[in-house]
Amino acid sequence: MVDVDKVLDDAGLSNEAVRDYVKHWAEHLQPDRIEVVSAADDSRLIEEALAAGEIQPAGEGLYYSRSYSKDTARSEERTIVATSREEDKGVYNNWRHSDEIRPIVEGHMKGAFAGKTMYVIPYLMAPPGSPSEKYAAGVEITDNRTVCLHMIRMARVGIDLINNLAEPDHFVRAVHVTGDLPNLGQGTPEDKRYFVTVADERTILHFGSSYGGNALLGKIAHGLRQAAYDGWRSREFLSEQFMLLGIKDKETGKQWHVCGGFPSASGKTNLAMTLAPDALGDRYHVSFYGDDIAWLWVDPDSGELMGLNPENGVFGVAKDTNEKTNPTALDSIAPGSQALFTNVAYNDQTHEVWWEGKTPERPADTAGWIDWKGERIADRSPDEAGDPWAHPNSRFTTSLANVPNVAADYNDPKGVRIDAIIFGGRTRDREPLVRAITDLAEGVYDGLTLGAEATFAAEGVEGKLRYDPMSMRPFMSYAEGPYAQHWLDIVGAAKHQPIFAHVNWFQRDAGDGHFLWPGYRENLRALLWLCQFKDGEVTGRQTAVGVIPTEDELGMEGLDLPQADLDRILDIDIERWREEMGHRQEHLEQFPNLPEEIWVAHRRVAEALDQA
Ligand code: GTP
Ligand code: SPV
Ligand code: MN
Repeated sequence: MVDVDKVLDDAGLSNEAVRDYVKHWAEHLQPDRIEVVSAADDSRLIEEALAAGEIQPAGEGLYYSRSYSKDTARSEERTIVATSREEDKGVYNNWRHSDEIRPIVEGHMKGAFAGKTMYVIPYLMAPPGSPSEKYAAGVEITDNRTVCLHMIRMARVGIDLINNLAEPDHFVRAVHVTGDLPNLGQGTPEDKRYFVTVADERTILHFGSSYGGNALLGKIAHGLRQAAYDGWRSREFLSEQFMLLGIKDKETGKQWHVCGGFPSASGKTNLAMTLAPDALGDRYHVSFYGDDIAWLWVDPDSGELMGLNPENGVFGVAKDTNEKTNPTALDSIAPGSQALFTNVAYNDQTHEVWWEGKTPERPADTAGWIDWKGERIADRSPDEAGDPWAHPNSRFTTSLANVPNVAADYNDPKGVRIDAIIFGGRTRDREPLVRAITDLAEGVYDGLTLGAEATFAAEGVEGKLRYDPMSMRPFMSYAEGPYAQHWLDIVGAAKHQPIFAHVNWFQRDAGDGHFLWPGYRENLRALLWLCQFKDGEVTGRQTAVGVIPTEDELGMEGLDLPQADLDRILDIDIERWREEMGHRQEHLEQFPNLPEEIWVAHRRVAEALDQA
């Protein structure tokens, strides 16, 4: 048995509540060794992980790792929010009573660290000093060194952050056990995995994965699910799967901050990292605040709606990231950045990495290349030749400080004023490029009825059309009715109301299926129009579902689009929309206690469509 007190004394971990938590779990997990991790340990941990073969070199200061081949995405079915309050049960949160589920997960975890090291990772989700710091502290326990490396990049990690908490006991207890990955029955009726957030105990218990959202517990388990629950119970803030960016007009000096939610793998990272299109780049500068989570609250002094990114890094989709689509991302994972690549293709002779869309063609010479399953490309049979080399959900992990357009004030605990909130997703028809919504309830209604194609970021749902309220479906921690009310309460309390908008970069041609809009950097044009509309500089065209830009207003300089495509994305298909309203009605009827304002907005839109 490890002498826990001695380990914690030597590490300088003095918070008594944290010490008790570590001791409790050391007893339960029975590790051979315990180590407390700070960001300063990164280079040593990298060396150890290289020596142990857990990661491989991928160029100067770059590393590659592969997770088990049945463990490459979040598992929504195995993700559970547990509390002791029946009223927390929602449609999407997979609610279970904590008395029922806790013993089951704890049973799986018992003795699971035998022969292993227990890493203790004290972290903060938020810059120190932020108004939400109280909800930001956590301590992850894990048996996985690669998880430590990811956490150091994705969160602020260090013993000092946890020793001096204003309320020493107020930290999230986040326990991660990798489990015996080849023997967990992933996706079968005997599936042994459990990803549980016991929200009213601020405890996270994840068993059976080493992949991203399942294993880096500061990120979505704490940063989204737990924080959303905390924000609601305290009535203090919202936590959303949102990107957050700033736009500056260098000519007028005007600045806007835009945040918004698109479902997983639907373009948040790409948008937040975007550069202005070349034709507009002299005039506009885009700055990056965050790409996956935003916390929103009303500042008690100024009365303004504020937002910040609680994370410290980017866990971005690799697929289709290249010089043209996202040069910023490539810069942020350049040699020396200490970036990690997960489940991409890897060359164990040249130490290069590759993913679909990195270059137009696959590397011509297959020597040394290994696919995401760990199999040699050169050994592939002819019928496997077309299979992807990288997993579609392969990812890169890098710190915010590496992002070349990171905002100068990204670390400012005060956050930034939010001017616009957008929703979007992969919608192949119906949704125009952008439609602006000026009314709060209608904006919240639009978020609640966000319908899009599911992606490879979760197991087994790719391409399925589904509603994904505010892009929070996989991260909901309480019931949808109170969630909508909390939105109305928080945003409604702000002195200046943000504008809302729905955007869609993914409309397709009904014939050959090509994307009607070039997307990526060009998306800024839609956001610029929105900001100008908010400021009264353009008027747009009122439709039943919001205001959409005219062709003149959109600003097409330097962009040559077929007129037919442009006409389609700047119009709405009334018939298709009328049909949609019936589906929305059914969708919303699932949620008891939905605020009346949301129903009023729904009926208003339906009537406007009837009269259109
Ligand atoms: P999560 O990290 O899973 O929450 O995803 P995300 O919303 O940040 O998505 P991301 O920006 O990583 O994009 C996911 C995929 O969509 C990548 O393969 C991108 O290349 C692609 N994508 C992003 N923006 C656009 C766009 O404007 N048009 C098209 N066609 N594809 C895009
Ligand atoms: C997502 O799936 O939305 C992600 C990646 O951002 S994960 O951390 O796996 O949740
Ligand atoms: Mn995400």
